[in-house]
Amino acid sequence: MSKHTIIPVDQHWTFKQADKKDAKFLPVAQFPTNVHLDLIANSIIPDPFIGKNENDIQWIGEVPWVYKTTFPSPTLSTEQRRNVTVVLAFDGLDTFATVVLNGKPILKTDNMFIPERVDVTTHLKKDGDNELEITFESAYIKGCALLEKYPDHHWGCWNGDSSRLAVRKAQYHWGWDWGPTLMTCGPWRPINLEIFSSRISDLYFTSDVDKSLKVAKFVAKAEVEGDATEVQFDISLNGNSVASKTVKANKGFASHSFTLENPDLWYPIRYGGQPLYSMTATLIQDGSAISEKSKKFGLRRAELIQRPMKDQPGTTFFFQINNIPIFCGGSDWIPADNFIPRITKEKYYDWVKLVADGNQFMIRVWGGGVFEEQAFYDACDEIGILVWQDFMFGCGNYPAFPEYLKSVKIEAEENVKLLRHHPSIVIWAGNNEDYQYQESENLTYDLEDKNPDNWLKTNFPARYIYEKILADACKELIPDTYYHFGSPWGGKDTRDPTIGDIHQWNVWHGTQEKYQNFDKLVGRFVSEFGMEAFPNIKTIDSFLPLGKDDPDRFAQSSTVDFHNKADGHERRIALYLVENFRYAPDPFEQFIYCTQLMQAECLASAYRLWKRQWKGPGREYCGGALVWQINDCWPVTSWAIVDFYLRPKHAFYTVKREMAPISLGVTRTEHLVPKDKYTRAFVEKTTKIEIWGSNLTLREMTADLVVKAFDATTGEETYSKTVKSSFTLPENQSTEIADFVVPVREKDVDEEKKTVVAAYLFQEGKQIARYINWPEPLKYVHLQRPKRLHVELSHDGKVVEISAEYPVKGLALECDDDNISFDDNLVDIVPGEVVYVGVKGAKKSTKINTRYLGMV
Ligand code: BMA
Repeated sequence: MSKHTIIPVDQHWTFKQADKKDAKFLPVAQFPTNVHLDLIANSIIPDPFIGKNENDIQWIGEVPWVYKTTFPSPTLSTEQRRNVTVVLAFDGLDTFATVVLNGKPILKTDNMFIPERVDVTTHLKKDGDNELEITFESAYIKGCALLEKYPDHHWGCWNGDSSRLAVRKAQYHWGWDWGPTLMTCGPWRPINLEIFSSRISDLYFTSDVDKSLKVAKFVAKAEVEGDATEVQFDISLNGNSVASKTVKANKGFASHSFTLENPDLWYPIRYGGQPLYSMTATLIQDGSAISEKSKKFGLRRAELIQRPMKDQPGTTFFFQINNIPIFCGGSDWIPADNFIPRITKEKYYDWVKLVADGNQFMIRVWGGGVFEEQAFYDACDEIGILVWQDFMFGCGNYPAFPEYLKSVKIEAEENVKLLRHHPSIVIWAGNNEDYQYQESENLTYDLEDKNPDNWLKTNFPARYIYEKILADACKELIPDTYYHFGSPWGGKDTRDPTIGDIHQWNVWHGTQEKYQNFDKLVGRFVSEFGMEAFPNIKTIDSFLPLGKDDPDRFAQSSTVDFHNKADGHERRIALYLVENFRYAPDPFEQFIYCTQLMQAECLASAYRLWKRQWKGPGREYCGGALVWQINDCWPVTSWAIVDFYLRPKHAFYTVKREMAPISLGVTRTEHLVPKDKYTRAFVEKTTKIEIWGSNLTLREMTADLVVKAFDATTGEETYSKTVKSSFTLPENQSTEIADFVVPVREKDVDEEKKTVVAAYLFQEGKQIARYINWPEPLKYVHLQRPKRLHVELSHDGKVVEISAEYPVKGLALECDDDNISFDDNLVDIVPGEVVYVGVKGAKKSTKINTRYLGMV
């Protein structure tokens, strides 16, 4: 009998290029690690994120690399030597690795997502050091060879190149439309030496919170390796014991069903707390604890509601947690770095915290990246952010040769097992846009054919992966969690707005619609939509080789262009700018601002117009919107609303305002009524506004609506009225409040085109929401430069006070100091109103700069 011991093998690692005779082993940068990090640390390559260095270091991905270390054998008594097993556990090797221990090959891998365990009991030296060597072959070259080996497969993809489809490695390593091509390799996750006679090899559970929310059935399960059989389950909450039970394992499996009365339920942020219970399984032999595993879990009832609605076709698609329907505003997540081993736990927490601070409820872990680190999901559990988890396939026609399917099955099972205890994960999806790729290439997909074996014979064989292998794995391992074949999926095809989720890319990609028309582009759940914007100037300075003094420090420079990987990005950014704003590429800072204003307006209108369709019980026409994308993996111009250095773009704040507990929406439309059938000249024109309120709280409220109007060119207030009093905004839905013509002093002189409409919600005299509606496109408005723009930081440095004598569009607060953050930004100002913005980290002396549309 021996206590289960885990010893990290993380010391003395060295590496070198494997096919270079005279290469010397050099120290690694950290552990776990990858080859780029190690080459950077040894000054062999420059920082790949700077300038165009990416181009010069492509060779790294086409040569083999070797990693080596030594570690001592565990000291064991003769008795122990007879009883124990010693295992080398590799949590992740990227990707084609051959592992040699003391000169003997012990493992070959081809999937970076699969953790491996090798029994090395007989391979270890009795005394002294063991030598562990891992050689990584080029995943790119290996992928190319697989393409040639299976020439009959209809290879093809968007982003990267087809060799990625054959290799089970993070797909974005091949380059994406927001990321560089950096083919990493190396031991990217920890390696441990484990010594045990018996151990708890897995600990998991199923839970069922009753509809009444009063009781939860909780089945704890443990798998045991070795011959010990006594397993003690302990459940605790905040250090207090909740339940405990000791059971006997049978054939390596122990389980006990607990009934937890009045469970403390886990909620998404803003809907309740995030209590996390601890569950520990202790393996006992001869009265001693020899192995232990603990996991935190949350009890919640999570459902995806897909049912018919009143007055609209199709079915809903919304999440309901503990019986509360949630309008899921959130975003899509890509890996937060090209070099994942250097992402700290703190950074994951900072990201998730930022998502929560942005009033968002959900993150979708997109299928072209990785099954994220535990720290990421821990942060989501603790902070209360729901997770939509994709399996790791994206934008292509994946193969299905037998070894591949075998690997995918293990990968799916292992990763579901690693993540299934997280209460934040409420849905798994088979892939990202692979069904869209199938549609675009006209690959065979017969919905009526339910025989999986037939799918393998088609030119879209990966259907077998999404609808059989992954579906089976989920059914077996996480029967309580909804599994969706892909994102998007549902209805007659992936663009069907009435069933399932959609990716709405007809703004930016596709037909390049105006973002003002987002209302027509709604779906039951929009799991992707987006618009690009330049990142903060400080972020651009970080990648320009000469920083602020770089001759390429301008909007259209070749280095700045290089840091945008999207097809046609110059034209598309220009298109949306030119349609909406008076703008110029210089000064650069103002140009960056304009792109961010454009993105902010675009994304906020999607949120606003789609949330309007969250109309309460039986009318949940749209159940959520996830913006593509929250983050970046390097400093780049992309769709991200927060850049690589966690600097929010202005869209972060406009989205945050839209997802506030209470918000107001206003639209303006022109209506033309000809006097008779033939006239073109005698046409009556009215400009109507519609106003609605979105109450995402769980309490009905009574409010008053005040509307004001201003002349944008003179600043004069032309209208002010309480248009509706003491009306009800029912809980958890959007409600239409009023519609009327834009108030003007004189009719038929196009006064509407310079009239800014401000709508305010008041509750017991207190302003609880505001929204400023502008004539569009904004480029036609004669915006004024205020002479009395008052922007003042309070004495305690906690609030900025803003006012002006003219309407000001998109007033941005800027500060050189990154430690200072604003609670809100890019606010619209109207005369006679003081807007207060909360600040963190500032002193009275802090210098705050401003910028607005039309300033230069
Ligand atoms: C969607 C995503 C990504 C891509 C983005 C922008 O299709 O799934 O593949 O980066 O659009 O083009």
